[in-house]
Amino acid sequence: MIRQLGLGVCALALAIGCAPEAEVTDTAAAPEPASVAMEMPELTIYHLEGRRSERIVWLMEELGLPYNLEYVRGDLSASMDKVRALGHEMNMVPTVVLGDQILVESGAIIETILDRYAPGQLVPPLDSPHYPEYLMWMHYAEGSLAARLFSNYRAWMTNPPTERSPMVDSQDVVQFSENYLAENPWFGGPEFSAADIMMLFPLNVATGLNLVDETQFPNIAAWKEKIEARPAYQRMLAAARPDGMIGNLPRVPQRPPSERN
Ligand SMILES: N[C@@H](CCC(=O)N[C@@H](CS)C(=O)NCC(=O)O)C(=O)O
Repeated sequence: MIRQLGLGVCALALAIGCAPEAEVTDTAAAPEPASVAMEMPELTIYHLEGRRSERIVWLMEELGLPYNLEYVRGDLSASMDKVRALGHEMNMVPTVVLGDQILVESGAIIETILDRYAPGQLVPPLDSPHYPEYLMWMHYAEGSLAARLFSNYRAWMTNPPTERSPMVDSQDVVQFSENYLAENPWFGGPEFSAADIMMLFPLNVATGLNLVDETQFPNIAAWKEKIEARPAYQRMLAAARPDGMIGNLPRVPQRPPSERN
């Protein structure tokens, strides 16, 4: 399936001058981040239904920026073949082709798109107290949350633990997210941001695979309802998950919360 959305983008290129070596001093500042949008080359998102590549589709829908979407509807394996056909060393989704570059890693793709083509959007202002929290959730989503969840999932599916681990586990990483939402409406603070886009997939994994009991996390449940009401999220679903979830992993067996890992 290929989908082309046709909105134009601002065509201002960012020129970063290179100072001659002799003029570089200790006080030389790093280049200012872009404050105007660069011209966006063609973006193609390689996608698997219901997987992390939805983040990039959702981001582009939130921003109203154009993209092509590549996947085979209803066939995860054939969609992965499209990724492999790119010849990139790391076969996973999202993979995007941005101009003449092939990129992986959803958080880095999102930050590249925002910094270059949508500066100031879906990110708290740099000098706001919410900015460090926003960035923390951007990275927490994969670095701690998804990593812990999938590690616990593998353990439960291969060698089920008999007691709860003393190490940070699924319950802990989800509880931290729940506690933040008790004080803040979104993962970037008062406004919806790209951190919410990053956090949805692992929080769906946590409850969808029964790694945690969703009834214990009412703030996360309320946040998911707000997400689902967003028109851009609904447009993402229509484009990227037209038949609902497919190829679900098996859920871990039901067990008392005290045994959860
Ligand atoms: N940290 C990466 C994870 C990417 C990833 O593992 N994607 C999964 C789908 S959600 C994948 O491609 N799985 C295919 C495989 O592992 O063979 C990111 O955020 O982009």
